[in-house]
Amino acid sequence: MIEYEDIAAALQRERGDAVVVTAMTQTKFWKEASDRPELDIPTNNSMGKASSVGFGIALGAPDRKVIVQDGDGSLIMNLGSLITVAGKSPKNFYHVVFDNGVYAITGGQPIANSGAIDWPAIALGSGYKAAYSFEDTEELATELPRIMSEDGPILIRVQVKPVITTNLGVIQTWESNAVMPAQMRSVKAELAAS
Ligand SMILES: Cc1ncc(C[n+]2csc(CCOP(=O)(O)OP(=O)(O)O)c2C)c(N)n1
Repeated sequence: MIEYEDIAAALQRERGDAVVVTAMTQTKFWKEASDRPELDIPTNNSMGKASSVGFGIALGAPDRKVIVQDGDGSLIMNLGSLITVAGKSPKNFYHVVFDNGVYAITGGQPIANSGAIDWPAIALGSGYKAAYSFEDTEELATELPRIMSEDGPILIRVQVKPVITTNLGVIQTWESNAVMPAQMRSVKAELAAS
């Protein structure tokens, strides 16, 4: 099992000027690791939609890499997005699935069939170009540079040690709901300027 901090560090080393879209627990750890917050979009207030948001950006900015940091529970809610992504096959789309086996931020409820879901098989069966699975920090850090130089869409499943805390919040306030649109405007301005 890999720790959130180690995945965030490995992704940060490879992100370059990629747009990074995060879901749930990843948002907290990525916020601490990211050196380009103006290119980050958290989607905590729209569960399941990280892949769809990232897909739209990947189509609109085909020369810019997009890294989606999805949750297993979130992706299960929007599994059809894998097929939609594969239908357009964006070369710049890298889909990291954080497999912690639980719905962590709502208290750690187990995910149906967790431990037996073959994420790479689902991605390849949907039409992704490639798919990988990592359970070891060193292996992830070693392989990631090569994977990120390949054409997408690629799914990278990482087995991550759950961090169960309910204070990471999908707190529905005006303030929290405003974060995602504000970050979308930020990314739009960055892409327009490049
Ligand atoms: C449609 C909908 N159903 C349920 C929720 C409540 N909810 C918010 S986060 C979450 C768990 C997310 O699980 P996962 O994507 O695996 O991320 P983790 O919390 O494990 O980081 C749930 C069930 C929601 N926000 N929207």
